[in-house]
Amino acid sequence: MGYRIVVAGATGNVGREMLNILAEREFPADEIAVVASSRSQGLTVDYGDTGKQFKVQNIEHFDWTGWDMALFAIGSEATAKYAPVAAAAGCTVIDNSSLYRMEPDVPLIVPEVNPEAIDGYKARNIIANPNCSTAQMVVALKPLHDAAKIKRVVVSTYQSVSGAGKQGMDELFEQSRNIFVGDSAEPKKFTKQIAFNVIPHIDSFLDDGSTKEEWKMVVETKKILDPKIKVTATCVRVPVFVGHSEAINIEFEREISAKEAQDILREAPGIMLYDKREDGGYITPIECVGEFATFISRVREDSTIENGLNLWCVSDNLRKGAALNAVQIAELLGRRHLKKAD
Ligand code: 11C
Repeated sequence: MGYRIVVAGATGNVGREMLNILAEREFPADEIAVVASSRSQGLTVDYGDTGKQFKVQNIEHFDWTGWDMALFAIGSEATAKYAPVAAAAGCTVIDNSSLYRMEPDVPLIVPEVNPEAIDGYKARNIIANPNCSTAQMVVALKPLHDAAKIKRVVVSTYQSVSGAGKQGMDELFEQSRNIFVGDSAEPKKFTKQIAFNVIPHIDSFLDDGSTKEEWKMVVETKKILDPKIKVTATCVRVPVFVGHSEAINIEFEREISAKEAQDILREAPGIMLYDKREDGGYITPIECVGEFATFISRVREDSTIENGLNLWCVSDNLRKGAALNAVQIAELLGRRHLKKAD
């Protein structure tokens, strides 16, 4: 006996990946419903490469009663409207938007990092999925924090355009093509030209001059991993379609050598260490696309601070940063709380 599971927003980048990953991981589903706004009603979506397809139902008229869980990838506004309805009907919502992440009675979960925190989900029947740039970073930090206690993190991100949805991907593609044929490269989705450029601005500006994306990395890391860790971030959009990269500088309480860190990371859940200190001996975003792992390379000591390390972290932002983490939460919820008889 398996679960009855809903995927909300299955026609977007993340929703499609949710279906791919449910299929790839052979999630024990007895029934899957796919819902989206009325614009997508009647479209069909693939269940990975199983050959199965689902017809998209209108979320407005969907009856959530009797469904075990729903993976939401519909943005904050629609989530505010539908998540409380689904949750009240007994369907546990696993939400990819930023709406509930910092609510104290909603667990914010990365299964490799804080699986036990999921036990608090019953307060609202909602579980939050973190921002993509946070998810991959905390997977990398967790085993090192356990070993040597992290005091401070300085992170610079190199985030792909798929983080900004299909419009972001289309803009990179069209601008690149237009520039080659001598047409205009006017920005629409992004604030400046993204093709052949980088933009040090993701999400809106806050009063202190940082951006909301940078703020999310700070507060979400504290909530998921440890409130005592200090984080400062600079988030940058780069002309890459899929895969976020991060240069992370870490200051620890006790000494930890690069070799010790490599040995720890090699064994850590969710991580693939690829660190050869030779030409090409590191992972770039193109190589992480479609993968489950968070890849770590370039682990080295930082002699400019006491107990410092640098590393390079790359992951598929639509997978570990969104859809994969949501499916892992669904698996965790099943194992810990919604056991079905075999
Ligand atoms: C980006 N990280 O790359 C964003 C996308 O809070 O879930 C995800 C935003 C979020 O633009």
